[in-house]
Amino acid sequence: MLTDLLEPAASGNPMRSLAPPPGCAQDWTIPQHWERFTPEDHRVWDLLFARQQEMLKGRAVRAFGESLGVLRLSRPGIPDLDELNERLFGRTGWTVVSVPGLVPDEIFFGHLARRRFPAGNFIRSAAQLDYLEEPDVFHDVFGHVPLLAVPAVADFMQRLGELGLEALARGGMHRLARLYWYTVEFGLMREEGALRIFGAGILSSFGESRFSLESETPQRPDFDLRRVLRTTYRTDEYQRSYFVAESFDDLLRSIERADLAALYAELEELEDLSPAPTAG
Ligand code: HBI
Ligand code: FE
Repeated sequence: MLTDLLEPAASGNPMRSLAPPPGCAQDWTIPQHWERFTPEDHRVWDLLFARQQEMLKGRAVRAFGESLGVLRLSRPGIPDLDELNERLFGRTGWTVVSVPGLVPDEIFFGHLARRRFPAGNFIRSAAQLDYLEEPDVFHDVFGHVPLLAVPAVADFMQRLGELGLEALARGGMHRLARLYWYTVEFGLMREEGALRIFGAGILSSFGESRFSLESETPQRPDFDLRRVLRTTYRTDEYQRSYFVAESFDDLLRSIERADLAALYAELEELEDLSPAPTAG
């Protein structure tokens, strides 16, 4: 039962109780306390925002720019989630919740399954504009949140949450993580005959926004669920493969039609694929 996984402590299974850090609720959320962000924090947000606005012209999927407007994310400073959530919830029933940093998989996918996106409640320093240990509020709110205003993305993300909880219960988490990685974080899309970015890991990255579309090194295979589930990935360098989806509807259909548990079992017999078979 999904609910058991959502409230592990409630299920009484000591192995599953994921005690949150002090100050966090049972689901690892914390109040945003927007008023505690400093002028320097807001300046870093504005710097990152302006840089990506420029970089993403002609590079991001059209829906991304449209959603920035709809959610009024172009206003200066780190967004106040109470205001942002009023607009986002009205569009697709999603809300953004603040968390101190990375949270356990069960908690993370439990939030997604309930249309809640966990956003890091801190921002990187001006001295570290291009290096992130954990997802901060810019990666999460600028990278992930705008596309949650698109119905097909909203449905896709909630389904990934449910599939994540199922994978945790029955096995296959490492495969589901690849699906999440090669779409939600590093996905590309063919739009009006050109390649465009929709993955948050690229949208929020200055260097990778250019690299993912223009470099000769990476492969850009068409999105294929089996190949994605077999392809490994590195988290500490630019990707060696970027999968290209036809549309968000197509992505949603691909997971709605699949029996992932059967797929996981079938792929156990096959080797993993490297994202860069040609390179050494
Ligand atoms: N926690 N806060 C946070 N943000 C994430 O993106 C995140 C996480 N925990 C787990 C997790 N991501 C991964 O399991 C997925 O990216 C696959
Ligand atoms: Fe992310």
